[in-house]
Amino acid sequence: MHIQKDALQSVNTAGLDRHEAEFAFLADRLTADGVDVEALVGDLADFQVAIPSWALGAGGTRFGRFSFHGEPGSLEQKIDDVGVLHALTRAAGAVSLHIPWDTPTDYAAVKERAAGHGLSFDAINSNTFQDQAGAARSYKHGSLSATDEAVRRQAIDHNLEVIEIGGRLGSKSLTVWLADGTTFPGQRNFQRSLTQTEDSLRQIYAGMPADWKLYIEYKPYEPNFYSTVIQDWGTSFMLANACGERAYTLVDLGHHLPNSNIEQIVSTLMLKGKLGGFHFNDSKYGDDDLTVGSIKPYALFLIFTELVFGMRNNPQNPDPAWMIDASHNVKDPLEDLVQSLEAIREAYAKALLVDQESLAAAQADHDVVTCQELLQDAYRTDVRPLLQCARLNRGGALHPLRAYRQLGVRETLIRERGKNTVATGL
Ligand code: PSV
Ligand code: MN
Repeated sequence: MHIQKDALQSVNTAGLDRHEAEFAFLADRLTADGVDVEALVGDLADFQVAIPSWALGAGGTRFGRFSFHGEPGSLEQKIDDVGVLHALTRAAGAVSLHIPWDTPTDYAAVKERAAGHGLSFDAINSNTFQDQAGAARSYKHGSLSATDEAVRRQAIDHNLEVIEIGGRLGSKSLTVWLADGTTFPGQRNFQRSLTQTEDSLRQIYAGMPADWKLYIEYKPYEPNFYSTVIQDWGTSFMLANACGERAYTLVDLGHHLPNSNIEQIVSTLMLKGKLGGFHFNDSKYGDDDLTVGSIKPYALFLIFTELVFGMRNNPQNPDPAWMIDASHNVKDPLEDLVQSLEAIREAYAKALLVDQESLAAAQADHDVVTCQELLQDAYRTDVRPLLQCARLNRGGALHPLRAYRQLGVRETLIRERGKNTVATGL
């Protein structure tokens, strides 16, 4: 399905006057404070976040999965769903595929379909955390860290094949997340696992085209509960350095132990030019994969403040690859993704409003109170009129959620696909 421009415009009409009044009020205030509002809106409109192909159906937990009607039953339909999201929000201009869940059959058709929605293919993901039907070897006891050479070979070859698939679609980066680890003390030798993993990653790195990047994701626990081979940013950073210049760390917001200072991790990685990828989600307890900004919006703002500082001051760090990595167990996945995209842009906008010059001066004066005031003044600004303006300028919806419902998107998808389709993914 495609969102028709005329239909979107007519939905946008209601509420336009109110938006204009709210935007003018905010723009006046910000301009008086010395903010270049036009540039700010331009930065917001340019900020694009990739949507993972596995997040468009209902997610599940270890205890069950409740399907959602009208789920995309093929890669083509998933691309159409991202197309809908992008048409409404103008913030989701790329898709991130997970192989083999979403291996294309007709490459030209898939590329054309994506291009028809204005979408490109961002980082591609390998999967050695599940056994695939018909696979010769099992990853039950590890993949890139496996002691069994044949298993390790299979895992390396899978990654090389994923690079090949991504290359045919125009991707320029590979994300590796390993479930490898142990559930009981003594199960494996830590040093041997790490050495094998480093060797495997170096082989994968050597198999990448010269203009590709490798993102190494870390996670402290789950599915293993005693140890994980790539457990934290330090281990990922060390492995990225061992691979080479085009290997980077990937930060997933849900992959930290409670109360970790993620903004400081982000800051350190950017200073060292090694923050390559970023997965957005939110959590209360662990890797909960909840809607971005639904639990800890202030923490997200603080993280964005460091990201903005890094984007402005660390030319040694490439533009990170942004992606949402959430799971939708009780909400319509598309509505949930709209909420996440809005939360991301909101945190970004607020971070852009932080008066960095005054902050540096207050820091130099050890004026702790003013430091806090400067951050919180930006955080407390209602930036929603700016987000609306950025969207409208690019032909998106004034209120994406409202438009989604008024245009009857889910109802159309159910009519087209039926009630019982099931999307691939977790
Ligand atoms: C693992 O928890 C992870 O964050 C990795 O990025 C996987 O690719 C993704 O989730 C699968 O949902
Ligand atoms: Mn992730």
